Amino acid sequence: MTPEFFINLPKVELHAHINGSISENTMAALVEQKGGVDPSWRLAFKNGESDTLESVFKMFKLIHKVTDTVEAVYKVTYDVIHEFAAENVKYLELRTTPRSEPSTGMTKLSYVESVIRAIQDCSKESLDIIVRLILAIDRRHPVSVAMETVNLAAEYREKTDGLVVGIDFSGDPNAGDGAEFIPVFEEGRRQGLKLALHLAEVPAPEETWKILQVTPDRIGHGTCLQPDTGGSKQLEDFVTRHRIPLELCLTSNIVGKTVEGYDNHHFQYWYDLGHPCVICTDDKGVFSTTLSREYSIAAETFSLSDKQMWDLSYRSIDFIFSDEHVKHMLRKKWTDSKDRLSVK
Ligand code: 6MZ
Repeated sequence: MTPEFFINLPKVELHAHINGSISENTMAALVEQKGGVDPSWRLAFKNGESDTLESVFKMFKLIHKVTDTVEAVYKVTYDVIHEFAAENVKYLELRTTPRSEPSTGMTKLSYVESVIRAIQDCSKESLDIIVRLILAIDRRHPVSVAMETVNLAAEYREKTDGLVVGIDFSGDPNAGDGAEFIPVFEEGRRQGLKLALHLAEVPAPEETWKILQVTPDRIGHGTCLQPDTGGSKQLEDFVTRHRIPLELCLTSNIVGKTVEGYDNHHFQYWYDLGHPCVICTDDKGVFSTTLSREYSIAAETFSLSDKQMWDLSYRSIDFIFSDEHVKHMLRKKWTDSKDRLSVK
């Protein structure tokens, strides 16, 4: 399989944080508009570099200083959608944490509206991509803020006729006790929002067990669910029994050193079980990757055939937060692609 095969393969991206997905070009343009930034700021990990999760989270703080206006947030969202569309991502769920910046007048409301406007503007163009939005809860912020995010998501789902589909739970996995947010997840569910929660990105078996009881609709990372990665049989059994799909981000885990190397990635374990797995980028800008590249790395590392890669991509459609009508449309696109890709 050539790099072109992975670019031409239709794909679904379900785990992409907007501010982590900023390309080099977009970042350069934003930095120029700002009249430059401190040259010591590191705004992406180049190919092959690895560091720690701590450095990854420091990087987000700097990126947020660059995307501190509604115009920047609009541009980032608009460009990220175009970049995913250019590599044949046909369905994209973006996620982002509503943020205010008093110095520029940006409020959480104007932030969310800017993101939504960019998505709506893209949908008026002839791009072959469907985009939905997930609002993110940062676990470093208080529970009351998380509750506001749920209400904001529910409000904007109504206002946008279903463009906002769910709630994400993210932020530095080493910070705080995630179990405190359980009432927030329950409220989100009560309001009809889907739950895509970062779980077990680092070993935290007790917290993970408690949060699992809300039965998230999807799990982000799930790196430390199995006993040999710092989880437990109980966690693994729960996830398996409920067939909770895993959003797996290979390069992200390698750069953040929560996984030692590609061939140790938990993708292999869950894939071999026949468990629902979706390959995602997490932060394509920060980790200098693309979804096509992540697919290519998975194929090479785990010796998967073109048919297996096509199937993996096709099965991802089952786990999107959209209705059967959208799923049906996407499945047709995938089936039509088979001949073009010479997949038997
Ligand atoms: C946990 C992550 C993450 O929301 O400003 N984020 N949270 N684990 C990860 N693995 C590396 N990658 C990104 O995008 C940036 C924010 O997404 C979350 C963090 O809260 C980060 O500040 P937005 O668009």
